[in-house]
Amino acid sequence: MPKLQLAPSQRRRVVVLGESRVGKTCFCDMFVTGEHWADYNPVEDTLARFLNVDGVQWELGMMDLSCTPIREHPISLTGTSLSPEYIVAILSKGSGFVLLYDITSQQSFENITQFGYGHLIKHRRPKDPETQTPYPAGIQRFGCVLVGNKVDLAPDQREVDSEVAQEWADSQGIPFFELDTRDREAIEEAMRAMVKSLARAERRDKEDLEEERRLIVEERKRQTKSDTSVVETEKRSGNFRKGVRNALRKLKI
Ligand SMILES: Nc1nc2c(ncn2[C@@H]2O[C@H](COP(=O)(O)OP(=O)(O)OP(=O)(O)O)[C@@H](O)[C@H]2O)c(=O)[nH]1
Ligand SMILES: [Mg+2]
Repeated sequence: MPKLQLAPSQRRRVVVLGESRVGKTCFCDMFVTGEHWADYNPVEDTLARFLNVDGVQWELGMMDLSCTPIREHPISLTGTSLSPEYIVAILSKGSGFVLLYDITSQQSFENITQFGYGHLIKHRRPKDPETQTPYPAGIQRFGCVLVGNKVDLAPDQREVDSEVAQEWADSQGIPFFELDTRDREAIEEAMRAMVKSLARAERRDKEDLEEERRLIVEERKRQTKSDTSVVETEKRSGNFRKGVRNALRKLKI
C-alpha cells in the first residue's frame, strides 16, 4: 500500500502535560499503539499516528512532559535532557496540549490547572515566528483539552469533582473529558476535540494577524498621506509667501 503523504500543514505536535503518575505515558501509548504500556522514551516524540477528523487526516506527533520535576526541581534540570530551554521549546512550539490529571488526586488537578497551565501560557510565543508580527491576543493560541484520568477508580477513590473540573474548563473555554487509559475510543474522542481546538486556535490567530497587518499597512498609508499633505501645505504656504514677496516687490514696498 502506498504510504500516506500529508501536507506539513496537517502535521502537529501534541504534548500531554501533567504531574508524574497521572497516566501520560499510558495515554500516549493507548492512543498511538492501542496498547496500554508500550515501551517508549517519553522525551522523544517518536510516537505519531494519523487521526481522521471531519474527513481530514491529521498526523499527530505525541510527547509527554511531566510537570513534577519542572515544578519541584527547576534548577537541577539545567544540563539534563529536560533542560529549561528544552521545556520552553516544547511549550512554546507545541500545537496542542492535553492537560492530564488523575481524578483520584486533587493535587494533580490543582497542579495542572494552576502551575502547568500557567507555565504553558507564560512560555507561548508573543510574536508570529515567520513575520515577527505580535499576536494581537498577546500570545500564540494553542489547542487544549482537560482530561481527568483513572475514572475506572471512581466513585470510591475520586477526589476531583467532575463539576469543579468542568467549571474550570468552561472558564477557560477548554473541552473537558473523563476517561481511563484502557479506553482507546474515549482517548480518540478527546484527541478529536483537541484537533478541532488547535485548528480553531490557528484559524483565529491567522485572522487576527491578517487584521493586524492590514491595520499596520493602513496606518503606514495614513502616515504617508499626512506627511504628503504636510509637504503640500508647506509647498502651498511657500508659494503664498513667494506670491506675497512678488506682489510687494511689484509695489516696490
Ligand atoms: N486505574 C488506572 N490506572 C492507570 C490508568 N492510566 C494509568 N494508570 C496507572 O498509573 C500509573 C502511572 O501511569 P504512567 O502512564 O506511567 O504515568 P505518567 O504520567 O507517564 O508518569 P511519569 O512517567 O512518572 O511522569 C501506572 O501504574 C499505570 O498503570 C487508568 O486509566 N486507570
Ligand atoms: Mg511517563
